[in-house]
Amino acid sequence: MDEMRTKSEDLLERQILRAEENYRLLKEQKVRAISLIGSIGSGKTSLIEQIIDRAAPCGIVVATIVGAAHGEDDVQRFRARGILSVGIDSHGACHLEPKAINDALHSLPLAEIDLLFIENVGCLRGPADYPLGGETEAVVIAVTEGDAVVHKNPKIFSQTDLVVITKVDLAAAVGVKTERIVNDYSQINPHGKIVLTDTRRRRGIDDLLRALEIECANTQW
Ligand SMILES: Nc1nc2c(ncn2[C@@H]2O[C@H](COP(=O)(O)OP(=O)(O)OP(=O)(O)O)[C@@H](O)[C@H]2O)c(=O)[nH]1
Ligand SMILES: [Mg+2]
Repeated sequence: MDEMRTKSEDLLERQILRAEENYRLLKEQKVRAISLIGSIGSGKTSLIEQIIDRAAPCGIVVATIVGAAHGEDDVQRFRARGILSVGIDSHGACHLEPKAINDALHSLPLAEIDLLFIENVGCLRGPADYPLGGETEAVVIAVTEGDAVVHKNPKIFSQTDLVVITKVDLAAAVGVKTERIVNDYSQINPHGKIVLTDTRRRRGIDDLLRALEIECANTQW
């Protein structure tokens, strides 16, 4: 048992060291990295797309690193917007590892990039134990996941900087009260930020840009 615990502690320590290496590299190159985690289909790519649509006209150079269990669908979505995007095959794993992020960082022209989004593999719990080295982490939850999702996963929500509730246009249809999610989060993480979005109607995107402190000269989101 002790040996097993030591092995998992070693593994965690290695992941943290690699994440710190990524953090240092990003800082040196003055790249602001924001990572998004959330269940399959929670709306991660849609949010990043809409941030790109607001940030790119401002001259902010955005790139993405995208994890997927299969295929390059999201990479193609970003490239269709003229964005540099690197895909990482998670080989079936439910999280990305910091070493894979490091490889991806070395394949990007970091000196030219201002803002980097790291979209994790669709999975809520898996990525929580694997820091990647970004400056900010957002957890994305769709109202279709139910209104107890924060309450059922306190560890994840106590350690995140920002929660984005997506698909609020569907809240009534699925009988979910967003107030419950907001209240649960403010109890678990009183200093965390929370933003409600509806990408179908492009609602909440400016709130998200402000929460992420993405700034554009001469434009007030
Ligand atoms: N009604 C509604 N649908 C949304 C919203 N945001 C995303 N969707 C839809 O939800 C589906 C999944 O959205 P994605 O942005 O691809 O989700 P994702 O989290 O990136 O998915 P994976 O990368 O596969 O985990 C798509 O059909 C979107 O059009 C929203 O605010 N409202
Ligand atoms: Mg996606």
